[in-house]
Amino acid sequence: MCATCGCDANGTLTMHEPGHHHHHEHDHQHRQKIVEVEKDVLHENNLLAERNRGYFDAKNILAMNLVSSPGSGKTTLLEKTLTDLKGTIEMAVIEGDQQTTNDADRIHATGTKVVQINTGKGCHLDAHMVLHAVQGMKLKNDSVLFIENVGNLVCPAMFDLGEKERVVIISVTEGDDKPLKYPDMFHSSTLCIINKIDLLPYVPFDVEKVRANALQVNPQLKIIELSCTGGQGLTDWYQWLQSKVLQPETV
Ligand SMILES: Nc1nc2c(ncn2[C@@H]2O[C@H](COP(=O)(O)OP(=O)(O)O)[C@@H](O)[C@H]2O)c(=O)[nH]1
Ligand SMILES: [Mg+2]
Repeated sequence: MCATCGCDANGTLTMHEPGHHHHHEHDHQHRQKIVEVEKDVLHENNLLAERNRGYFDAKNILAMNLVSSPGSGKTTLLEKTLTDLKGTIEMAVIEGDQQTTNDADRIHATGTKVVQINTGKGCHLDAHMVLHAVQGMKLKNDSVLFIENVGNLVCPAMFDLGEKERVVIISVTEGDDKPLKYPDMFHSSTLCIINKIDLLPYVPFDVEKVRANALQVNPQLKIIELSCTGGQGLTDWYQWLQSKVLQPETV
């Protein structure tokens, strides 16, 4: 069980033994009683997420939760986006990390309003943290709020922050099997960005395979390939973003 979020960890154990032509599958479904604390934590989080969502809706703020493994390029994508779209959309950022203000400093350098949340031992942002951050931010109506979550493909999937869109980023150095290994994150996201495509000539990463794996988990998932540093595909991301900002139902 994750010490911080109490995520339920009923394990299934598959054993591959060397020297045997078959493998034994030990399906250890030790059904741990789901701890009441975990239910309470998620229930309270969901209530606060709805409160955040109501606030965002009332002000027509497009809140986006960016999730990925550490190092996939969340902050780099934000730096590019905030710089390239400056003056066309009003944007602000909440940064989540266990320690340091490194990412907030990078965002601040683009001239964008930013708040850093340090989660300490925490492996994810939750709706309560976002509520507090937002209360001090004086966000503008008709704006975009990017929330960079703690780098982790597991626990942030469970915690609704009140966002409208969840964007999962996977970079080509991470392996094309990640959607199958971490299905909750890909299932709960609306957009998948495949980043660092400039590195494709150097790594064994099959773009078609990752697309198929992601769509197997979530057939509705929109997928955009890009390179934050090389610039390829960034306009696809900007167009997607603009289309969400202009959606009439958010007005
Ligand atoms: N080659 C390459 N490197 C990238 C790209 N995007 C980000 N990076 C690098 O990946 C590293 C991690 O990026 P960062 O944005 O801090 O990732 P985060 O932990 O998800 O916020 C940095 O060294 C970036 O310069 C890309 O498109 N191509
Ligand atoms: Mg970052």
